[in-house]
Amino acid sequence: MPQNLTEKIIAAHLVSGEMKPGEEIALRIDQTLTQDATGTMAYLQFEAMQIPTVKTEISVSYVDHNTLQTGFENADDHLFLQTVASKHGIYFSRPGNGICHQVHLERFGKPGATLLGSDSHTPTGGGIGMLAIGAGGLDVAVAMGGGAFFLTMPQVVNVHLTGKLQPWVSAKDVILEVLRRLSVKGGVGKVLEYSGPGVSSLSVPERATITNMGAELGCTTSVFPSDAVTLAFLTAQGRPTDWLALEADPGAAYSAVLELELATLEPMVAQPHSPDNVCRIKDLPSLKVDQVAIGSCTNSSYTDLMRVAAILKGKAINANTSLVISPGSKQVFEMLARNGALADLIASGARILESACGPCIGMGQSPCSGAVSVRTFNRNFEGRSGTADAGIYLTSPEAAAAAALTGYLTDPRALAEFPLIEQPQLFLLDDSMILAPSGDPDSVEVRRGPNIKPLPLAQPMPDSLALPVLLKAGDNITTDHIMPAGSKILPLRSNIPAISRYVFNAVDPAFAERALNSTGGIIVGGHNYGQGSSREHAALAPMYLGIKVVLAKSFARIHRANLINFGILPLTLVDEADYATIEQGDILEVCGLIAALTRDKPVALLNKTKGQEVQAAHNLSLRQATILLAGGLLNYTKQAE
Ligand code: MIC
Ligand code: SF4
Repeated sequence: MPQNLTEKIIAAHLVSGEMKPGEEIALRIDQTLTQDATGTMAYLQFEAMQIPTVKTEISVSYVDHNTLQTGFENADDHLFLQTVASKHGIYFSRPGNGICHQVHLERFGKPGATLLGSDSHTPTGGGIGMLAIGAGGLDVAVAMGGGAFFLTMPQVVNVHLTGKLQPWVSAKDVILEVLRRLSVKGGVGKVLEYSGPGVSSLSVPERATITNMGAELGCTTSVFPSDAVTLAFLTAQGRPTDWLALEADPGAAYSAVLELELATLEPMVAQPHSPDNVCRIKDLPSLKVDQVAIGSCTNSSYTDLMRVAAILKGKAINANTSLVISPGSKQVFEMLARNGALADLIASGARILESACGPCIGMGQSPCSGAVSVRTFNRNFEGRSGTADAGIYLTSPEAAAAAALTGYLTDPRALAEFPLIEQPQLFLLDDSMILAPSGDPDSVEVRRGPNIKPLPLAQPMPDSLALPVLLKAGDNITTDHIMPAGSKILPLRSNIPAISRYVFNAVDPAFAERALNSTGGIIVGGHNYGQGSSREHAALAPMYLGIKVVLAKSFARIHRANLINFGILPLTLVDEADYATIEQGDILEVCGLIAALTRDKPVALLNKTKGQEVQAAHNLSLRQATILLAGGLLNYTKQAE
């Protein structure tokens, strides 16, 4: 049977299960990555497993999110991460070395390998032909310990690329067009596999921009073949021996095919407040821009920033527009500094930040009240920039540079000649900011500052419960709604009691207090509940506040897995019309939960306030049901010992 590329990589890593879409499968994981905002928890969980050294081929711990050190907390976390990595066989990418996904692509990514990362944009690695999947920190900790990663066998959708991008149209416009067509929940349960004659015209960083933002479609991952372009990139990174040719077999089957003719694409923009709210820039009325931000794991590669520098060279940015740039990695930053492009950026009026996530996660550079901010990032969720009433527009770096010059959202084709930027024959290779683990782990003392608080554990799931609905939310609730980020809250990522006070803060500031004053509760949600980031704090902190059940129309993949890992039962409404009958404050009662979960039966909830019964499905495998009944994955693992 001919296999597609996704099936080939899965088959080569299959530990258990059948490769039938919808079935639970388990995969062997070759590489892991963590970042600091999710990593502290992941390593506390890894320590709790008492395994001395990671069992993966390579595990890397990056510091890129919490780099604004306005108090001791982030620096304490960095020190914990550095020492815990050194002790347990993990490479440590120091703060300043760059954004995890960009650096991983440059220095570690390997075609055909599996990568599990505690960040939803881990699929960036699909640009180099890896099966790269985002997950909660606990799943990554288990993988570091040599455990398999469980997931639902996805459907594989083929995105068939033909033609070649026109000047001023870029990889970002490709993925924005896919988002326009499929929406933020169009990828749930799917892998997007790119193929066709158009593939060879895209460089690895361009492919990575496309797979990166597959996360916004909700898909399990996205993947490109590994070809001569991949070899050229790996050679320029000094790693030609990591290359492997990989593509789908001729005649391989897909669950659906999406045709995309690259030459027909035009510069696109995602308008506030959703990455799928996409149209052509030229179709929007004139829009004055207050801020432009260039960077993030989507668009901060060498070519991206070189093109921006070429556009801005010898010109000054608009007097009413602020421009801020964060290079994706030290490699990119240093190359721009050495070849003079950095001077062109500075001369134009750009404000240069360190190589990190920065404004993408609200770590500084919040725009002014009511601002229009044009960003090359991947998420434009309401409030994520740190300014509640700002509107974020997502574009390519070319369009962002055009906006910085004109002060208005501008189709970059209005600019002069398109600057051609070649990928260098050899990137600047210097791994001195990546620390190898200690050769003498016993001598390493793990440093734990006062911000590192022990992990709370969930209680086992009772057989029956009667709890109030503490919040009723709408469709497409993001993990940024559930557990906000930003410079004030992010430093509390390793302190669950403190961070839990901010759960649903922007949606309903009284939520945390209400939950603490109740002896448990239920959250009701609409479609695609928990989309966006992989942060398990969006499950851990509600668990700490006593949430036992989330009842929704549908869930995003990573968040649903995180809920199970932390002992919160995700239930899906069988009849969506029941959503309208439930209100905040209603008491929902469930009896016979153990039998329903272990025997794959629907769960009946009695709305005691309304006197109505509501049917819900749990769709849990027996393994997941057992994890939930034990009170989460850590309790389950302890019981199994
Ligand atoms: C994000 O882009 O939202 C983040 C911050 O990178 C998250 C991880 C986190 O919340 O720590 C993600 O995408 O998973
Ligand atoms: Fe960092 Fe933004 Fe990428 Fe998340 S999306 S990893 S915050 S750059």
